[in-house]
Amino acid sequence: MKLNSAFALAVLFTLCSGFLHAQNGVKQAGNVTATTINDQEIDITTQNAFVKLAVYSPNIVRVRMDKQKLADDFSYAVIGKPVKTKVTVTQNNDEINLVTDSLKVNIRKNPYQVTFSTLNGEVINADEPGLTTSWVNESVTTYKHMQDNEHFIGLGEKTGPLDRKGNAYTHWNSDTYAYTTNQDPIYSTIPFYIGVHHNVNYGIFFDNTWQSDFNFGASNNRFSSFGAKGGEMNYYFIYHTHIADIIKSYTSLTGLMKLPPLWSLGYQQNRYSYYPQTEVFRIAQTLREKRIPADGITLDIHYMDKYKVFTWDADRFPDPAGMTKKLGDMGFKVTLIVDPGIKVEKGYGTYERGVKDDIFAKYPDGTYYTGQVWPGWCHFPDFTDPKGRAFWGNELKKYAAEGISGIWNDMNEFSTWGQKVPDNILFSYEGKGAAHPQVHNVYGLEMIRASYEGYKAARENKRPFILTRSGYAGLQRYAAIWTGDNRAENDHMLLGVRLMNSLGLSGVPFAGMDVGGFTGGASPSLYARWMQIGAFNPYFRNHSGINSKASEPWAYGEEVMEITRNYINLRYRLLPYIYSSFYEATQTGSPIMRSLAIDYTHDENIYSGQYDNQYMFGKAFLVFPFDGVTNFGKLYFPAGKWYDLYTGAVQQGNQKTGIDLYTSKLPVYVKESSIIPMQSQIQNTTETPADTLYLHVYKGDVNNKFVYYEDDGASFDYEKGGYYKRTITYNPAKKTIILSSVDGSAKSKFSNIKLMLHGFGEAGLSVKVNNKAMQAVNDFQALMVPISRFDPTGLSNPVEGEKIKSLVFKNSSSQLSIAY
Ligand code: MIG
Repeated sequence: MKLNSAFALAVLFTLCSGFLHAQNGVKQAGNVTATTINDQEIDITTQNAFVKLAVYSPNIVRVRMDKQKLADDFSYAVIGKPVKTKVTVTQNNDEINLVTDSLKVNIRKNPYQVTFSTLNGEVINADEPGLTTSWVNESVTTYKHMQDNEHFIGLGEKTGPLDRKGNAYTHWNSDTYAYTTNQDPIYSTIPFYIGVHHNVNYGIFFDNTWQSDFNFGASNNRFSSFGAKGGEMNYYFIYHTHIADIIKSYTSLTGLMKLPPLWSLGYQQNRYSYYPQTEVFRIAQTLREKRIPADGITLDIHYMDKYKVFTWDADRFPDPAGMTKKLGDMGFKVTLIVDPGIKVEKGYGTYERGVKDDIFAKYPDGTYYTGQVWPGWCHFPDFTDPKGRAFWGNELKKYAAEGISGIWNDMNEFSTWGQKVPDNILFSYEGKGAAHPQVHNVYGLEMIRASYEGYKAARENKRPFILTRSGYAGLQRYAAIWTGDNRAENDHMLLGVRLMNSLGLSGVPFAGMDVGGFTGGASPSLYARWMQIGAFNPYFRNHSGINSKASEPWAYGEEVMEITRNYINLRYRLLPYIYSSFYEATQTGSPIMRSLAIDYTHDENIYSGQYDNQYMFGKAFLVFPFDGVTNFGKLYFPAGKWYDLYTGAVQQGNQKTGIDLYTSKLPVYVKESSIIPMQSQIQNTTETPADTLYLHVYKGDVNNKFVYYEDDGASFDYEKGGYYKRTITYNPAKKTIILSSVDGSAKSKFSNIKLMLHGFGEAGLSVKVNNKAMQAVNDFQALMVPISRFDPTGLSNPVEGEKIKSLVFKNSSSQLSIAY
């Protein structure tokens, strides 16, 4: 009797839960019912799902799942293909085991559950038992077991701290004017993050363009999860022992940035908006007169005739081609803003051609979607249609003919006054057909693709500079990104630093923020600090909003101008180092702003809110971005030895220290063993620097290697060998600095090399260059020149600064070996 009723209850319970199941919309993957192994791929059928596991490399495993048979494979983000890899697969009734040269994947069958581990069996990342992957109606989520003390970093342009543990995020590209420092989402979507725990780290890239959600233990103590409102579960699991290699593998999937034009690494002056033409000249002229180096000037929406893209306001800008020519002669490149919304107006050429080519997004009944933005009622090009991209490229030809160098893609979330766009807008999606919810997050990506490809085609052998506000994973292939409408506030400046560090962790090296702040007005000390930090940003642009205080370097008085100029000067002297760092980014995805998590991954201190704004600029400079009000700052120095940039004083690592802060000086330190190539002062990148390359080497205990790279900075000739590249190695044990022989067919700008030896002692230093004894002389040239009259510390006075040993030798293309 007892047994029977228990049995009956169990049956009832099973029926009920089956019944409830149908009601609550939840579907678990369930037990594995069939498996097929095809070389590097495993197809698995479970009670409720279809699964495909594919090994892309020894370090990358892709997992796809859906409730129905998997659709044809397609991605706007992923351009990498699986590489032939050794994979061993075994299975029995309970599990499937897959082993590559780098990791193991275990799939439990009853129910389906995935665990990734190292070859030694340490768990890297595992499905949360009982939750694994499941659906709630059409939304799909994968739940991962939260490891003890797990940190989560990356996820692209996301506000908040470096360590995302305890927070949840949504990806839905949004126009967020004057966003707050914890607002989410903002402009772009990069659904890639890195997890760190117990001396292991991994990356997960969830390639799904629908609105997606990530939970890193927000109001739950059990799991981290990622999921989306529609589409497949589709993620790439990446494992390497170093985070730099995780980023490299991620960019092997989503692509690398291309070499930027050199001018885009110079200082850019921006304003919403500079007009008329005479005002543009006044700004350019003032930069030159005040000897503030600059390469770019940007025109915002007021250049257009009533905000109609691809037109000019003829009163304000009577002669665009003449203007760009004259600015070009002064060493300025012009970047123009473009918006996707095209005004519905008879007789407006772009509109008429768009209608003729039928390239606008449509409602299901075939009529064009009309939404309101700057020009009034607009149609929106379907950039997911090759025809739409071709149309856009064709329109851009006009700007090419007018001598425009950069295309600034704004409002491409896309934004219709920040209002919700209807779901039932249809797009081509490369002929497959998709509605707005699936397309929204890639609209910006496909717009910048159209801009990049179009502008490349429109100009003979010239690198396009494309800037974007929105995008999706892979945007680095086409554009630099800036972080939108920030506020002129201290915590916003620091947030901008973290946004760029996070973008760097997420495969996007070329990023910038509105230096000085877009909304509101900065205090003089905030402005000075911001410009200093801007000099250590990948893309360095000052911008400010309409009706806000002027924000040019001279707008805050003499003292601030001088401070600002010091740092812009330094930026220009550092260009050989910066350009080489960008070259590396084009090869490995290695970011220019490097979160300390990249090289000091398992140092707990760097995740603390107190230190998580600190970053490396390239591999040599440790930057401490304090705000503009604090007089005293706490610094954390990770392992190693660090040199004060201004005095050469050595600071031991693994230590926290406090320092006094001065508006005139941004705390920057140089990592031991660093190799930093620099040039003489120039005012813009069309100027040829003096013919000596300064090669700074900082004495250290660790080996170091730096790839020095030069080319014409403008064309694609480097693709045909037109570059000058050599590897510089510093070996402290052998006491050598070796410049490898030169690779590539281009000539260097520099016929001499001046070796600047920091920390190598003050007494006589005997140095041999290619076995010839040479005299190293005392040099007082510190990195920071000129002297700031306003520096209360006097520390940037080179005479009181560091003594450096230096020697000059001819730059020959064969190997140069220096022994000391
Ligand atoms: O609705 O073009 O983020 O940088 O100055 C605002 C005017 C449109 C938003 C951009 C901002 C730009 C502004 N734009």
